Amino acid sequence: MSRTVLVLSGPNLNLLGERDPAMYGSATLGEVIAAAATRAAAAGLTLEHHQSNHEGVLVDLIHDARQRCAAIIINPGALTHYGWSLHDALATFEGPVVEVHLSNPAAREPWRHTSVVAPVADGTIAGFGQAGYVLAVDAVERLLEGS
Ligand code: CA2
Repeated sequence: MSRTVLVLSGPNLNLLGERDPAMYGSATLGEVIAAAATRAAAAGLTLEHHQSNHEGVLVDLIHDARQRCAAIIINPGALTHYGWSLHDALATFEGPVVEVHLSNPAAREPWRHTSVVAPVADGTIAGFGQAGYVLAVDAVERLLEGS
């Protein structure tokens, strides 16, 4: 059975660490993923990370993960709130899906309060900054143990 976990980062997350540290922290995306990868390795999991600013690229990556990856961790960025093609693609993935956000969208503008990904995720971790990615790995580990 695969022990590879696909981690997807949506639009603008490549800017982490460069702007808006009050909202998203000062770590770069590479640093966030490296910390999660360290936790994953301790659990015998390998992280495969991709970031894209394009919805269709993320859809293709989800398709490619089918029958290949054990789980998906996704921060869809602003696509969280309107990216229905991500919803549909994730619905075809057979393994656990964990949605993660650095900030807590529920405590922000009303348009961020809806996630179109949440209905096809096993769970959502939001508002814990960089630590949320490590928590997401822990969640995946538990979900895989139970499957
Ligand atoms: O809190 C999160 O992780 C979000 O997914 C981040 C998205 C936002 O649209 C969601 O509502 C919540 C925005 C990602 C943009 O990241 C930036 C990082 C640094 C500077 C500017 C944007």
